[in-house]
Amino acid sequence: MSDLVTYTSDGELAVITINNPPVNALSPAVPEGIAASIERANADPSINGIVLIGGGRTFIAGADIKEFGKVVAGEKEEGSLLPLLLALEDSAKPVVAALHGSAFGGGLEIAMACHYRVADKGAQVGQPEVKLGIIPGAAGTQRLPRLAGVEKAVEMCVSGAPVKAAEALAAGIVDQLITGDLLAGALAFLREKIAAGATPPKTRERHDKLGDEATNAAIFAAAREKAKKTARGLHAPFAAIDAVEAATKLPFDEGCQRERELFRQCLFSDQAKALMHVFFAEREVAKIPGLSPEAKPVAIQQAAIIGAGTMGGGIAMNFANAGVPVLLKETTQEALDRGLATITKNYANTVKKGRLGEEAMQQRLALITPTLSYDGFENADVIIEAVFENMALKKDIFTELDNRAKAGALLASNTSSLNLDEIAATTSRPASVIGLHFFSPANVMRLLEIVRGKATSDETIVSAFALAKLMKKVGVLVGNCHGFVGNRMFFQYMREAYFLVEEGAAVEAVDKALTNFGMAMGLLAVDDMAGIDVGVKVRQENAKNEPAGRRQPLVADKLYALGRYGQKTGAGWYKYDENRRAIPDAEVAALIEQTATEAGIQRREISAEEIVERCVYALINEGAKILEEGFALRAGDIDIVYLNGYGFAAWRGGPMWYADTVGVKNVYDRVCEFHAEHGAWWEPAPLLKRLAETGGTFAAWDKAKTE
Ligand code: T1G
Repeated sequence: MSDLVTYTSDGELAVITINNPPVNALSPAVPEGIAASIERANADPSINGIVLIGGGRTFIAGADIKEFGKVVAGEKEEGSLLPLLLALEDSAKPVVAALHGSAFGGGLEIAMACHYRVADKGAQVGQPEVKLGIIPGAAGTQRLPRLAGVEKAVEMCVSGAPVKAAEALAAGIVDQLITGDLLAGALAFLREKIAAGATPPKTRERHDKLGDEATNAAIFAAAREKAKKTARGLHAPFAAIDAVEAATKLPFDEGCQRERELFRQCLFSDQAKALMHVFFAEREVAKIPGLSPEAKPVAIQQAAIIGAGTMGGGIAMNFANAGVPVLLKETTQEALDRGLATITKNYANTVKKGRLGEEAMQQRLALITPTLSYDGFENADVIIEAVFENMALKKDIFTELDNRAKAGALLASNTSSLNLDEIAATTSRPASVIGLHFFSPANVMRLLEIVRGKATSDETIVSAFALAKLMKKVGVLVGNCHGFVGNRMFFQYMREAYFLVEEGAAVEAVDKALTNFGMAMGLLAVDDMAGIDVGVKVRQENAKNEPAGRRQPLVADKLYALGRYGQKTGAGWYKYDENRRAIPDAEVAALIEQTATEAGIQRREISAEEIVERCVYALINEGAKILEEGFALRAGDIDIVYLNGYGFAAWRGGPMWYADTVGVKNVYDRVCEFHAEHGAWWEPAPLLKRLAETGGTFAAWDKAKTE
């Protein structure tokens, strides 16, 4: 018996406990340990029934995702859980799965092969495989409809969303909720079943919930229609529907075979590799090598923000949402009122959508205290400056904070482009100064760039990561270069879109190429949303740091001069109707043509493929420079920045993962062609060159760094 699975007994009942922290994943030896325990219980005449339970904080949370990487890489054969599932289901003695924490993926599939399932009230069940680009591969799509019905099974397998215990009980996935000690409850439940002489039900033999053909056809058609909208570009959700459909049309064993075919098609796909990369990269970002193990986070009981504009107001909502009281300071009552009105409107919208109760909204609003003074700032554990991008003003604020803030308080700037070290140097405590770069809308976007200054202490960094977790954001540590990581890459990315429209690509063609690639929005639509006026100011600021003589975009400045700032003025790259729907504008097309002619730019047909290459490879090339210069810890961190802050498609893995998928050498060769054709902006990054020449990948580069 492996110590990953222990076998004990409670009188006439066997208890099988899985102990594979942190989440009882089905790592090698766990399925074998369970099977051996089932066999042992069935061979023991003194045993009448079996409870299967997870040790630690959860039941089995699924297959060990790390193992899939080895299977996909051909390093090991993919094991099958099917024999174990049959051993459970065909056990002569009744088996009860006792669920707590997250019974996900293979964990739920194992539970469904048991005869009964009881759950702690706080438990959740789910088949989240689609989030990894795969589908349930251990008969989950075959047993779930037999327990919960076809519609529920399709919903769970396509969305991957967790289902709370009470809902699982109502759906028929769970037989009883347990209050108090889960094991005691499971043992009592099993004794009742045995005493009642109940025949242990085999899920695979249950057909009463598989519905009828006509009803099911409507369910599958609706699910496919919905997936076309919500899962644009993804394969797994459609494969999940096919697999559940097979459960309604084929005998169980054939249905399992069909599921297996579909599972393996997904498992070896680029999308699954990318999404599994994202799963681990998103957890890796919080691991900062070299930090002192003694560094402990500051407890955040009180916060304070300077600036109640779009960003300051959004940041205040993050604290209120986390239950942390927050002071929100402005310089005039009018600005303060405007800020509070925006916050209230945002909450009211959420209430209207049914995602927040009225009372919860009031509780959160009550946590935000507007103020025109610094009174109370001395009690704050974290103070965030979120005023407009003016260095002199920020320095004044940090000087004031330095005089007022208590020792150990985090002093953060939300600056998106100014030099954090310069800000920190105005204080007597640069070790406590850090950048917390939120992304607009700050109460929605998950990304938080945590900007490390030269003097920033380990305590300040771990405190910033703890704050990110408290706010349910993804914190990524970035260095203090101009634009940090996300925007520094974005400047290159946006520049290429500007050049492409000057060289002949229609505005809507650039955006369509990028959305077809998987981006949430096209770049010119993004420009219209963020404001062309904002872009002009940023480019003017950037020009101070850029080598002279480089080709600069021409059209955006002309749109700015015409007062076409984008959505906010009803017209920018596009014109907008009363519902803010973007409409291609012939005036802009004419302006572009005229500008290109005046600049002597030879216009031409430009393929969607080139549009994607010019924009995405610009990201990759800049990302490689950032890695080499040490302003990002890992290529995976850059991917997480782009997935959570810039709408890059998760099923592409992020720009650096995408470079590995395309082939680093292919990207490098194309960058060299662009360099020859378009000049200095395309100077190949040395790291990109090195990886191309040595057959390296960004993933391997990351791995080498962490070994
Ligand atoms: N495999 C390997 N490692 C895993 C893992 C898994 N399934 N789940 C979590 N971890 C690691 C994670 O990387 C982190 O490691 C630590 O555990 C804590 O995770 C056969 C084919 C269960 C809700 O998709 O949803 O079953 O960073 O930070 O916030 O048909 O983990 O500490 O080194 O997320 O408390 C299906 C994925 C697999 C579940 C807990 N199952 N996991 O959340 O902790 S495919 C899943 C989660 C499958 C079957 C199919 C969450 C959680 P480290 P954490 P958490």
